[in-house]
Amino acid sequence: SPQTDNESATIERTDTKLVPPPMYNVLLHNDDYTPMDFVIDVLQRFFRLDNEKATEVMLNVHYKEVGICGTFSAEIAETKVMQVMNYAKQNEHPLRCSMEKES
Ligand code: TYC
Repeated sequence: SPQTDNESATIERTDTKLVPPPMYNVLLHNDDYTPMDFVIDVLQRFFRLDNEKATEVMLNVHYKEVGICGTFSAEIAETKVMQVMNYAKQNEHPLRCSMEKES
């Protein structure tokens, strides 16, 4: 027999589109004492940049005082900041790392 009601004719589905999480830039700050090679090591070790890109980001921070290492979810960004600050402290460099909400 023909379909009489909309319920049997149509499979209704809940909207499953995901809301994107807030994203955070992880920032590196310039100082007068941390060796350039150490900053390049940090960028390769924790942000997986190749030597060329790590050098570019380091020089950008050196000349402009602050620069973006990468953009991550809150939990990942917090972990990166902690890893960089711990590594700098272990090596007795005053390098600073922070995070800011994107756009
Ligand atoms: N300014 C430092 C120097 O001349 C290098 C440096 C670059 C330090 C980036 C920190 O985030 C930094 N040795």
